[in-house]
Amino acid sequence: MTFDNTAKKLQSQATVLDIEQIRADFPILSQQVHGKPLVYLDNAATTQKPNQVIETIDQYYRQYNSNIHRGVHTLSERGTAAYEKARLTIRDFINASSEKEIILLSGATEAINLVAQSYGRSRLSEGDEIIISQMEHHSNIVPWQIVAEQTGASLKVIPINDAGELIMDEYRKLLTDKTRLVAVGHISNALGSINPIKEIIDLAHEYGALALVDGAQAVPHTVVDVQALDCDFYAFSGHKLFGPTGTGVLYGKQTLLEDMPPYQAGGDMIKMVTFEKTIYNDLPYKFEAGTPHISGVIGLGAAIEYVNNIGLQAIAAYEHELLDYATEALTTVKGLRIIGTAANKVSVLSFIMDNIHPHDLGTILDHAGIAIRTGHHCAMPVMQHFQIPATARASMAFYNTKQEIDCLVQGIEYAKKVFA
Ligand code: C6P
Repeated sequence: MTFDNTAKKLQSQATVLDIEQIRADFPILSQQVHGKPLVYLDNAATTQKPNQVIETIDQYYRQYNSNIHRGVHTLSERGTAAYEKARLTIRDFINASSEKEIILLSGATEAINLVAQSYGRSRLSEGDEIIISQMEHHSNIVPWQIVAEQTGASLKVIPINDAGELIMDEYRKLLTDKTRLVAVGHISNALGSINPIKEIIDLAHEYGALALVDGAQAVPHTVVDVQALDCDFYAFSGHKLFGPTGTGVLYGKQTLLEDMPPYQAGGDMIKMVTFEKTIYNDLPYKFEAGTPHISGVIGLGAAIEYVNNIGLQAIAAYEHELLDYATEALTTVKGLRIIGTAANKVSVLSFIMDNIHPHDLGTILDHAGIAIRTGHHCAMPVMQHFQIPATARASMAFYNTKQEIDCLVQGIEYAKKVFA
């Protein structure tokens, strides 16, 4: 499907979701935990998988398990066709102009490391500057620290304000003619803040720098169009998008990827090998060494088709309703402070409680069947800004309901009594 068609489809689907029917697609949601109906509010960590994804993977292993791009036999041809079809689905999902720009990897983490080690290591040198932000996930901090150490480049950090928003004026001040790369998250996992990503990319380009977007938390919640954004790289994980763990995508502009050296070496990424010389394969295979996560990628294709069928605009509208409801409900809880109050947010709510450590709260909620995440969320600099060790985080997907948010509030009130 072309992007134009996809966009039209999304517009026509911006209607009310049938949550009961949607929940029926997710078998895991109907179970009990500690004798209570499961309330799954840890979607920023990983999302649950619909039957359509589970059955697609089951079918692969039952009917055509094989290695791809190698065999001439029927199973291998079926596997290759399904794998490459998934790549096209991913291409259309983010509106890349070519499937050559879609590198299939193990997750957002690997995608960012690929750019740091392939592009960064070969192109950066002493005096060059990389800009990241204070709200990054560690996956978009540590790869740049490593490459800075390897090349002599230095790292600059865009600060955040107390609402959990990037201070754009500070970003403008950090940009110089030495800036080579800006690597910023589209949406914060710890705060839910939606960053002005288009503006960030455009400003980077004004200074001749490349822009990498960590979209791990964005693709499940919002339409992403890499051509409209004009980003140079866009990274995301399949498991946060209702697909299998161990899958992820790096989008990169074809001209950049063509010029970059391979990141890993092995089977499939070569055209010809002799002991004197190796000729690398064409894109995207140059960056896909070894047997990939075949069933996972095929499952990710099914997950994206599932999301497309519901429609990301309808998902975003419903999740926004949930966010408003949950924000209001949590605001009524005495002794609770929401961490991350950006004007533009997705359905992620981080909070702390007077006199209750987030881990204790998480344990009590678990006993009520409620799954949230507690800790630093792999975003320690965010915690350092707010001078807290950790938060409790409830993150919602389109299968969550207002009743589940009511359960969360009841669970928190119960925890307060326990710690009174
Ligand atoms: N955040 C969370 O609970 P991987 O592990 O490669 O699939 O994704 C890493 C990653 C990168 N960027 C952002 C913004 C993320 O949120 C994550 C994963 C999970 O918030 C696990 S720490």
